[in-house]
Amino acid sequence: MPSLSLYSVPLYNKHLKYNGCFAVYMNFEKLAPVESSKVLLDIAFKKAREKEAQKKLQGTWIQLIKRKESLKLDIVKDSLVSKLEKILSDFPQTEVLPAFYITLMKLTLDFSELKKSLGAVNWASRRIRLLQKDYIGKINRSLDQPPIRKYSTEFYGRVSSTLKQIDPNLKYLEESRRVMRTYPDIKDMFTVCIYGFPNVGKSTLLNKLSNTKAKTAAYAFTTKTINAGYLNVDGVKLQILDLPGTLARAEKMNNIEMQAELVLEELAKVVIFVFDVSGSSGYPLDKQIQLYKKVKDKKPLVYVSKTDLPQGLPGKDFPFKYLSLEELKEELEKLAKIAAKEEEKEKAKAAEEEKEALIKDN
Ligand SMILES: Nc1nc2c(ncn2[C@@H]2O[C@H](COP(=O)(O)OP(=O)(O)OP(=O)(O)O)[C@@H](O)[C@H]2O)c(=O)[nH]1
Ligand SMILES: [Mg+2]
Repeated sequence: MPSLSLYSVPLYNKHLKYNGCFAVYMNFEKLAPVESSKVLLDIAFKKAREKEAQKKLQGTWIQLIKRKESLKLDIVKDSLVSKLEKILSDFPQTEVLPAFYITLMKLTLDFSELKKSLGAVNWASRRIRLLQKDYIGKINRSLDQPPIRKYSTEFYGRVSSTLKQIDPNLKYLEESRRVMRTYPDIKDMFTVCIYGFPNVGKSTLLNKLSNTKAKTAAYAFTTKTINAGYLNVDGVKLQILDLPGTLARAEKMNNIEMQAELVLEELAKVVIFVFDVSGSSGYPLDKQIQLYKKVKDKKPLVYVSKTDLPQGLPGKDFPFKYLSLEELKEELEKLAKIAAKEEEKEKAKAAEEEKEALIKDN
């Protein structure tokens, strides 16, 4: 079986630099659902009613009324502000997100609408705090029951209208969350992408290369998200991403296909192109070669799956050098080690430069 020489080391110049926040902000799956303004208000008012019933207050009748109303205002404010602030802290801060995720957001969401919506939530949270302070002051300065009741009602009305005003923003955040939940959980490490037509055996290969159990099935488009597997070779970590089968139809790519394309473009240090020449995938070889040409600049490592099937071995006219599973593993290990060494060198160089700059400054 032909083997690849190091002349074709497919290491790309594009070294994406991520800051230390990478791991922290990637888990989009854990984003909690964003409730509508109606649900948020219902929860807040229900809490206020319940607490009011529980709490025993003391004092003169006017003090009692003031304390009761103030308590309700506090509870409504606390409930709403904590929910709104949870949204703000849960959603990734775009300023610190790695560039890859920003691009992904821009591709799959209305990015400025997302930022605007987060801004609106922040505005509502601050406004509710201010309203609460303002109305507590008004209640405390009141000398009679009717104005106290009036102020409470006014507070609830203004809080409700504040929340209703941001309802479209809350809806948009929930819509964004549903999209963001499908984002791949990608780690900042040497990344290998498995690419090819649907049903050719990409997920099966991922499972063979790493200890993952990605779903495989005898039909196309089994993989609907980006599967990841990890390998640890003598302390060098490798991330292998199994991209959903693509038909490379740029004009009608769905959300997941777009993500796969972006991962391939931005993150793949090595691409493994899987060919199935057995015919069992349903895609003829010439179509598969066309797709290969799309990524040929990335100098993919070629793997032929299903060679155990009667028609599975490539004939003499197969135009590529291809690797067996063992050779593929060896090649990946070799490339990952080279990349790790390069990274070490870069780090040492950066540290040296920093040291020199410090000496110069002094
Ligand atoms: N005999 C044989 N069958 C294989 C081999 N590799 C994959 N298959 C079968 O081919 C079918 C498709 O395999 P998958 O790994 O799901 O293919 P995929 O490329 O991930 O498919 P999508 O996720 O739909 O793009 C499954 O039924 C596998 O069991 C192989 O080396 N030999
Ligand atoms: Mg698959």
